[in-house]
Amino acid sequence: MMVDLTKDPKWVRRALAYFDSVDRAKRGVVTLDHFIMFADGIKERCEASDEEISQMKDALRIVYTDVGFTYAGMKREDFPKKLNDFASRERERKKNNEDTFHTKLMDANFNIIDKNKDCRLSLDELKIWVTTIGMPEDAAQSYLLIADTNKNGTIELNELRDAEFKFWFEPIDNTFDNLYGGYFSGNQPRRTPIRNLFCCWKMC
Ligand SMILES: [Ca+2]
Repeated sequence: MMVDLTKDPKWVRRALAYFDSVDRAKRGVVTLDHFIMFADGIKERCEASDEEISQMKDALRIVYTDVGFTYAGMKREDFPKKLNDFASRERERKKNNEDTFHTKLMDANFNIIDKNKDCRLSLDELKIWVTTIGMPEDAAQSYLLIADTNKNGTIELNELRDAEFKFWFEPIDNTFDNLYGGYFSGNQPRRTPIRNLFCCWKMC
């Protein structure tokens, strides 16, 4: 059966909350550049190498181009349907045991967050990450609590991939609501908007 995530108002609120966090200028339009330049913004704060940033940019370009973003931009009202369509394609790729586009992006993310290169994300590494993207430090604890499914106290690559995939691309599972400390849950009323998510972006 074809899943249409846009039939769930909570999922739509979640998608729009994400769009709004990127659209800092509140213009109702986000361009492909917004996403790609994000990689430049985090380079210094995450002490990422040029190669890591290059991989991140490639992954961002692939994912958000497939979602439907262009250099001219996408309108806010179009985003939920576009994200839903992308989610359908991703679930299909996953079902066929193909690499999802999202996997490439998660791998790039993981490499950058995993500063000491031990192939797992500690609470301290997660704290650096969440504050880099403008969230309060306690969002890291929430993330770890939910994404650490084997309960070993760290997040491995498969756990990051799974949590993010479920959160954005599958019908809502309420047990994941607090993944980002409640931000992006889609519940009403929304928590105070993230003040400076993607604050390092030079555009906007
Ligand atoms: Ca784990």
